[in-house]
Amino acid sequence: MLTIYSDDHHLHHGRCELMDGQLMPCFEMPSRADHVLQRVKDRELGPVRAPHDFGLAPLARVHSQAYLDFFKGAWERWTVFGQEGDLLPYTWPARTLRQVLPTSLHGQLGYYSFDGGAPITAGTWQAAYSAAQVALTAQQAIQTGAPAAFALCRPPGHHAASDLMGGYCYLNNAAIAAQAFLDQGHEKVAILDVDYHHGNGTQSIFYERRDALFTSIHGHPEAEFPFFLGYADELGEGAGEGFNFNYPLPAGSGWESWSAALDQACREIERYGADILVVSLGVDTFKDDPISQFKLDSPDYLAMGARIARLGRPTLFVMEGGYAVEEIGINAVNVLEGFEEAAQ
Ligand code: OKP
Ligand code: ZN
Repeated sequence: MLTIYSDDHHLHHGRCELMDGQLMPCFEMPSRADHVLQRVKDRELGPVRAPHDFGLAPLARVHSQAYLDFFKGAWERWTVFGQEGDLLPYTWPARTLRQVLPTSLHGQLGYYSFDGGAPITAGTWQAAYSAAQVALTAQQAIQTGAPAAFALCRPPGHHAASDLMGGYCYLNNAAIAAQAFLDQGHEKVAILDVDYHHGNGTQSIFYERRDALFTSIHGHPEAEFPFFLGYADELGEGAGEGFNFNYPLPAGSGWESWSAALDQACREIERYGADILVVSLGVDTFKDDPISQFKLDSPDYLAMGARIARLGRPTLFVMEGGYAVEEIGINAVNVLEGFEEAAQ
């Protein structure tokens, strides 16, 4: 399988995140992607290529222009304050407050984010921009005939909405690729989000549309980030009603219950009649993940890939989460190898 990868992800390295009342080093760190790349090479999964540059237009099909402009220019505005630390939001327009765009940098950052988990550093825009190009390049490979491809994106994207960053995410790589498929003639794209966390950004982007089916298996939002989306009764709205399926599972869930949910999601994807599949591939469902509560083991990821292959669709894998840094490569590449084995 072809892998698309850019070294630019190293340009994004947030310092700290707030965790259990303490500032902790960011779990979303550059070594994550390095480990995945190393495993791709060790296992000789296939060629590794750098992304092409498709520019901003395909990003603007998913994100608002105002959001892109803000994100692109935020670090430069921050340096005017003589700051060296990461740029982090601290006030959000929650209930009782107005959805107005202030002029202040911090006001605007609150407006364009939903949590304090997405630090902006000097290289964050470039890293996120390149990650989106990685997804688009892998998308193009499938568009031109590859049966599958792996977009080794970092930072991840599935929490990013049209005009919101959060949960380590800035640009929604999977949604940008899915939209590119639609713009290039496909009519039905299915998104399968297997990351431990609900892909609230992706869901919201396609919530009122039926040209994309969103399915997600994740820690129950009653107990898990992002808390405020990802419940089973979110089925889509308007034209999108019946085209959104969430499978929230309790803490401690292992392969038995997880794979039963995967079967259900796969059945919906078949019923939908998707012509393309985009997989938001997070491996933070792993038993030793430091921020997650599922119990999948490394061999389970082979079975996951095999089940996805049985859908028989051209499949774009987009890297999302996974924070057990030593095992992230093994687990992510297991999904890809399980897929290839079963697809033959
Ligand atoms: C991103 B992805 C608090 C822990 C939770 C947000 C988790 C984001 C996960 N510091 N923070 O879906 O893997
Ligand atoms: Zn996650």
